Amino acid sequence: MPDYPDQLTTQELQTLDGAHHIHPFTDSAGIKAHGARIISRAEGVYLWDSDGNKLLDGMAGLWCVNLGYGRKELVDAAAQQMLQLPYYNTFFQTTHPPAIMLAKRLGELAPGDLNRVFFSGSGSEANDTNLRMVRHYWSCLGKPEKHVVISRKNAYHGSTVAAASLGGMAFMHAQGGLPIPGITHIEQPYWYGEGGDLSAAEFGLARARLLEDEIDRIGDDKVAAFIAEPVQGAGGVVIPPATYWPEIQRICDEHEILLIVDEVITGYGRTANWFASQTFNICPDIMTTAKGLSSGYLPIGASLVCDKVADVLEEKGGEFAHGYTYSGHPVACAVALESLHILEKEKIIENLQKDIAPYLAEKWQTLADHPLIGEARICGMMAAIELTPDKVARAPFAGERGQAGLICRDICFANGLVMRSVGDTMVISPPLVITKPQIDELIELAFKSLDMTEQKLAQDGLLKSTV
Ligand code: PXG
Repeated sequence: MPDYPDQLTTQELQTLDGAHHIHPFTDSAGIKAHGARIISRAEGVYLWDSDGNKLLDGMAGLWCVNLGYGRKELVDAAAQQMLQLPYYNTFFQTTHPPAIMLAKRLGELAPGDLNRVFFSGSGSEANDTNLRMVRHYWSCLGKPEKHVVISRKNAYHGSTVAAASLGGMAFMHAQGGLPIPGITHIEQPYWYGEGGDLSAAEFGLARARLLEDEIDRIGDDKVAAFIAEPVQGAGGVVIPPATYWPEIQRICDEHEILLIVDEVITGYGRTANWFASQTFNICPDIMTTAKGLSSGYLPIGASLVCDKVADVLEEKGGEFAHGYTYSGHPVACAVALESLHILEKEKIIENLQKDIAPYLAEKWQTLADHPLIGEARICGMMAAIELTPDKVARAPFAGERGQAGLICRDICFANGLVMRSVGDTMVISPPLVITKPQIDELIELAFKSLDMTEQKLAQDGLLKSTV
C-alpha cells in the first residue's frame, strides 16, 4: 500500500496541499491562507473530514456518487478486472469484453436509437468528442460549412478547451481566450432569475424560440448542432418550464440541427428516470454521459450516438481520427457495468419514482416557507433554493452576487451538511440511495443553516435588496 500519512495532522496536510497542489475552480491564494477542507473517508451518504467531523453529502461528491460511498461490489468489480486485464486500448481494431458489454448495455438502456457508444475519460472529453463528431458528420454528408454549434449562456459542458467553449460560463471564457470559433450562445431558460413578467410557460417558449432566431441569423446551412443540459446543474439547477423542451425539439427537427443532450449530471437516475431525456421527452441525436455512469468510483465518459449519425460515420467517415488512451478503460467499464447492474437489481430508479423523489420534493418545498427563500425547485433528485433578502419581490441581494451563497455554504458545512452554492442559489444532488430519515436530517440541517445564514447576513448588514 502507498504510504498514506495517517499520522499527519490536518494542519500539516493543509500546508503540504497548499505548497504542492493546484486545485480546480479554487483561488490558490485563499486556499493557502485558510487551508483546504480535507475529506478522508466516506460511507453511504456520509463523509468524514480529517478532524473526524461527519457530514451529510448533499452533493453526491460532485453530482456523481449516485450509489453512495462504500459499495463493496464496485470495489470487487474493479479488483477482479485489474487482475484479469488492468489496461488495454480500444484503438486500431482492438477491443475487450468490458468495453463490449458496457457498450451493449448502454445501447439497451438509452432511449430511442442511441445504440452506439464512444468512450472517453470524462464528461469534458465526451463533449470534445461530440463537437468533432457532429462536424465530421456534416462533412461526411458534403456539408462541411455546417459547423456552428449553438449552446446557452450559463451552461456547463466541462473544462477542456472545446467543452469550456461549448459551456456558457462568462468567467471561464474570460481565462484563456475562449470560446473557440464556431460556437455561439443563446439565453438560458432561467425563469426565476430572468423571467420578468412572463408566466413560466410564456418564458419557456420565448427562450426556446431564441434558438430559432439564432439559427435564422446564422443560417440552417451553417448550424451543425444545439447542445444543452436538460436541467442545468452547475448553472444552479435551472429547471426549464414545461414548454421549453418540446419547442427546442421542434426547432431542431425542422431546421435539421443535431441535438446534443448533455446528461453528465442528469443521466443514470438523477431525475428519477434513467435519463432526463425520458423525463422531458427529448429525442437526442447524441447524449453526453459520465459521472453517475460509474457512480463516480472511476473516471469514465460515454457519448451515446444515434443510428442515423453512427451509420453515416460508418459508411462515409473512414477512420474517425479521435480517441483517448483511456477510451473504454477496462476497469472503468467493469465498474460502470456493476454500477448499472446495482441500479437495476436494487430497483433504485423505481424506488425513487414511487417513494423517495416525491418525499424529497415534499420536504424540499417546505424550505420555500423560510424567510430567506424566494423559490424552492426540484427535478427528481436535484434541487435548488434561491436565497433572497426580499421574499415578496424575489429580489437579488444588493451586495456582490454570491456573497450570501458562500456564507450559507460555509454555515452548512459547519452544521454537517454539504450543500453547494451557485451564486446565491443553493443546490443539492444527494446520492440516489438516500433514505427518508436521511432526507429529514438533510432538511433539518438546511433549515438550521438558513436560520443561521439569515442571522449572519443581518449582522453583517447584507440583508438588503436591489429594489
Ligand atoms: N457536462 C455537464 C453537464 C457537467 O455537469 C461536465 C459536462 C464535465 O464533466 P467532467 O467529467 O469533465 O468534469 C459536467 C461536470 C459544479 C461542477 O461546480 C460541475 C461539474 C464538474 C465540476 C464542478 O457544479 N460538472
